[in-house]
Amino acid sequence: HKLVDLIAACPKTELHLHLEGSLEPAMVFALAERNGVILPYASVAELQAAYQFNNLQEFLDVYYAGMSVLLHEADFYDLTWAYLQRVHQDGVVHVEVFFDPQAHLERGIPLATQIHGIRRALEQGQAELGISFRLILSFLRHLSEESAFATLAQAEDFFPLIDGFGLDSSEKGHPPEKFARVFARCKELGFKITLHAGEEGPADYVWQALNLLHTDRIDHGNRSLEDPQLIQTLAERQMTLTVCPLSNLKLRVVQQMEQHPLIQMLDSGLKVTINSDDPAYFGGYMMDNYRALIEALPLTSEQLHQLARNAFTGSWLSPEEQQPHL
Ligand code: ES4
Ligand code: ZN
Repeated sequence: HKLVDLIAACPKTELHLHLEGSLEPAMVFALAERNGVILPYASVAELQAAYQFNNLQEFLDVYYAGMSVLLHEADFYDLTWAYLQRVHQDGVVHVEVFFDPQAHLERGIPLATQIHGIRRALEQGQAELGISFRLILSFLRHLSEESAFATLAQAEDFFPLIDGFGLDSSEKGHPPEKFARVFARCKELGFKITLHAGEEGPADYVWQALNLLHTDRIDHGNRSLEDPQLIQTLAERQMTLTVCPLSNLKLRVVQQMEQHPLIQMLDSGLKVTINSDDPAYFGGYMMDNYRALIEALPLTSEQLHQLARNAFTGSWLSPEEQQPHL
């Protein structure tokens, strides 16, 4: 398809990517072997067969089980390096990636092990692949405010290695307001913040993310479309939404790609970007997401370029750093 070639050749940035969600089944097995971890799956095929989800929670259960093979600095390095090599092929030149430290701290993996492994790969990606990066520490919203504050305290030694903070995991019943004080502190410390909101949770959670937590980006935001006033506010503020089409399909946020509201979002003036979320679990990386959209929706070349440009202007690169990509 001509439009696929067009967007493939276009420099792209990814703003919504969970590193642990880029853990491919083959690497789960390789790391299990290397680390002597016993898996409840006999083969790669058996593991892949478990990748059928009816909702966010069913996915998260498999996602947290999968990352149990990540034990050593080298594991976090290998994970991150594999992701960077993969998206380099897709024409991705800048990434802003999440990691979930609490999921590893709970298993006894020190923050230093996690961050040093991830950063070593990110710096190698910058040097050898020309991929610039930001690293985002994401709090798990199903855990307590106290746990988030304790994690923030532990992260203090690594503040120079972190660019911002995020909020992910089970959304329903865990509104942004639960973490208002945590993110106020993050902002006070001078960090950017970005919050998952309106994926499964209601439009009200997006309002909270905006007005209570003063978020710098909204991750997903699909359910904003249920509230015309919210659409208008997001459009007026040119708030970046990091939309994840294959994720939306796999987690049944949309029933078919043909029904994805991406074009409606663009037509409403929303600043939308395309991202892969958890590519190892949801069926593909950056270009797989664009390809699926192009096949299902009547997108124009102008809209595709707009999507790619939105990700750069919505990124945490300085205007000077964004300039060469625009
Ligand atoms: C996630 Cl798709 C999604 N939603 C919420 N939290 C997550 N963590 C990893 N992927
Ligand atoms: Zn996500």
